[in-house]
Amino acid sequence: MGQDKLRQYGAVLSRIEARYGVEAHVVTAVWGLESFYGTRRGSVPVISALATLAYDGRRGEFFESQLIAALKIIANGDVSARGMTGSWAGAMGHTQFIPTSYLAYAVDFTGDGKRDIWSEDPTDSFASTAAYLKNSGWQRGLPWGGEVRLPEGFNPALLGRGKGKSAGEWTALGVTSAMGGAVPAGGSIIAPKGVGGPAFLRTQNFNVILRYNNAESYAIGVGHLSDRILGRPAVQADWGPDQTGLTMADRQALQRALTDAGYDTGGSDGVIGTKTKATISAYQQASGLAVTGEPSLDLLRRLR
Ligand SMILES: [Ca+2]
Repeated sequence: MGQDKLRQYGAVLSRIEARYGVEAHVVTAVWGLESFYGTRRGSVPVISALATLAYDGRRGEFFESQLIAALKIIANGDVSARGMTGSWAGAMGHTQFIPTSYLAYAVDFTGDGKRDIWSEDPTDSFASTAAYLKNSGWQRGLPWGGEVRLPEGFNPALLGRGKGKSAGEWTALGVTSAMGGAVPAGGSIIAPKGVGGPAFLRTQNFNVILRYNNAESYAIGVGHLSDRILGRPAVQADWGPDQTGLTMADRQALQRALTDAGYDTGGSDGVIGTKTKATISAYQQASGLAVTGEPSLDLLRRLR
């Protein structure tokens, strides 16, 4: 899907890359994660949502500043109050800008005088995201990082944010790229599931992605998706079981078993989405089980 989108919008993304120095596949990956390529942009009236959150939310001050920024956007004439839609928390458009980020970084790339991140055309959203990343210090040509393989007996004290080393130093310690070959760049190494699970080198550009959304899992997601969009392979190491106790292989087996039992999960990608959950519910209903719609080891055993 991401590869198709990169092809479809390649021309405009190349022009944006030339102006802002942020690679086309990276902007495409942000688009994919933020709104599933524009298909989930949110249809909540933003002024109303932010006013409610500013009034009674736990983060009233934050949402009050977002509300004021949103009103400024309307006053600037970029969008009408009616046209200003987004998520329940006020994230707007193809790449889910909050109002203060919009005021700071949004740009008009189409040249119609409006910084329009709300239209079907994602061009201004792409350019705004590139402008945001550029202003946060994105370095063109530097990878975000990448999956690495740690040698046997690797000292876990060397892992973690801030414990950066050059590519040469990591290589001397026996660290290699998970795809084979040398470590791609300098940076620190994180292992979200501990030694034995997937490990990732994170460069300065990884920190820039965190400025967009401050969650390591998000930055790994954007980085990895951007690699996949270029046709690079999936994460090599096993993530281990998720919070339901199921590994990727278990989740895929569950989807195949449901499909075999006549419940179409729409493939077996190991991602338990709304379609898989609906088929689990249908299976549970038909089998006289408690209907939870949630995957579990018990359910997998039963289907096997
Ligand atoms: Ca425009």
